[in-house]
Amino acid sequence: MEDENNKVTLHGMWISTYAKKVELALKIKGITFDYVEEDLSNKSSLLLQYNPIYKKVPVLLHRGKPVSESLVILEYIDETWKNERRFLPEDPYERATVRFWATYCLQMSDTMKKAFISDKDVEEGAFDEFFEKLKVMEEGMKDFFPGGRSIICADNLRLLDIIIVCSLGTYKAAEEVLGMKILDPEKYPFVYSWVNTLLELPLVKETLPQHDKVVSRLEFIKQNGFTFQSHIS
Ligand SMILES: N[C@@H](CCC(=O)N[C@@H](CS)C(=O)NCC(=O)O)C(=O)O
Repeated sequence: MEDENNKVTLHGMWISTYAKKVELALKIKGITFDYVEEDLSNKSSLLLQYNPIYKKVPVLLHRGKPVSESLVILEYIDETWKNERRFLPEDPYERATVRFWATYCLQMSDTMKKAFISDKDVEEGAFDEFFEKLKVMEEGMKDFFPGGRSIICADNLRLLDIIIVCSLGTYKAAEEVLGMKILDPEKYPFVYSWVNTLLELPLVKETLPQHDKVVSRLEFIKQNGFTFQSHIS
């Protein structure tokens, strides 16, 4: 149990892929935390106080101090709770490489979000930029994990595992709503099998939102457009 001085609180939103990354990271490290669900159409005064620059979730509060931006929070967690489950390697060059790909993956995720809420229909290529980035990710990850990524259990999940599975873990719901393939196993076999292996892990299953719930929210977002854009990621 964390004592009061060490108290950890996560401000998130159930369908936010960014907040989910932080939630999964806390669970992997075995950190006890309180969770505050934010209504992004009516942000709490605490969220605005803790993240006055971006006014977004996730925000992690630790010992009364707020940390925002998902990647910054993930690194903060890794550096603060240095237990055997480290998310980043020790070697500076390897760390830099992981950070590079983590940033790339977050950009890819943003591109998918923009394509999803785009007014253009799919034929007009709203997803082209996302698919290009996914292809780069596919090739990059094949080189990064030359022998493949062997995931035995949630204990050995690292930064890129957390980021990829939370970014793409609800891809089946997006495919259902859009009526098109997002994560095509023929085009992106490495990422497809990586994400699906991670999705089998009980800790990942219990962290990611339920398929039907995501489908109905994505349908709602698709119909209601930009006004509700903050509800997608
Ligand atoms: N770069 C931020 C992105 C976070 C983000 O986009 N959060 C969305 C929810 S998924 C949000 O809070 N949106 C509120 C808004 O745009 O007003 C991160 O990595 O944490």
